Amino acid sequence: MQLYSYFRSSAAYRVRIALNLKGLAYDTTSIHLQKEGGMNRKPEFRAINPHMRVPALKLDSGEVLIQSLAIIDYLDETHPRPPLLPKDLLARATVRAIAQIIACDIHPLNNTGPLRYIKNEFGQEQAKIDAWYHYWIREGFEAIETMIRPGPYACGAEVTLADVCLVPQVANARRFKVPLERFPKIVGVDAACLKLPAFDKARPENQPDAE
Ligand SMILES: N[C@@H](CCC(=O)N[C@@H](CS)C(=O)NCC(=O)O)C(=O)O
Repeated sequence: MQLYSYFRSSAAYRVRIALNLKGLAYDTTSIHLQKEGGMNRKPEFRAINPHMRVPALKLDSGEVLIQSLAIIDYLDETHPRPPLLPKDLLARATVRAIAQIIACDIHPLNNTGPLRYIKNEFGQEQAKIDAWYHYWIREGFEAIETMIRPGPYACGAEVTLADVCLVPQVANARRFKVPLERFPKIVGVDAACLKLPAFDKARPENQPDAE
């Protein structure tokens, strides 16, 4: 399999973790999101992902999957061990809710495209953009902090999709210097996950295109 990735992309980070948890081998094709106005905007990459974003996963059959949560669902359905969702239906809903707070409510507002847009189109200075960035992480993390169950992982003793989404979002928070003292449970889950090789191997600094 071929993963179109960028070391700093937290959406690609989610897929890297899932691939590693499932023990699936893959090659990385780096799509630099800054160089030359974004290599993701070149026609060669648009032919792979019409939405021009990473991650995209090319399967051995040649089919290409896009959208991190759709890719992770596909991997979980085609390679059920270890499962990324608990059996209990209520627990599954909580796992999905944490994943969606991150993937649907925090990340889209703090993604590179929207940040670029508010800077260039609305002329916002960097301090305002940083405040915006911090605000949406804080707002989402406040909710997630109350949802975390006795661990060591976000939803108990097993790693789930919630952890797969949470660890990359914590990495983004740290990169943008969001204070995390108010979120001891989130910080604890992050530390527990990063002890696992599947998470450690997926870290931005451990990617072939890391700068
Ligand atoms: N909802 C998408 C988000 C994908 C996404 O927006 N990726 C960012 C990097 S984290 C990207 O490729 N941005 C392109 C750009 O900045 O132009 C997913 O979960 O895969």
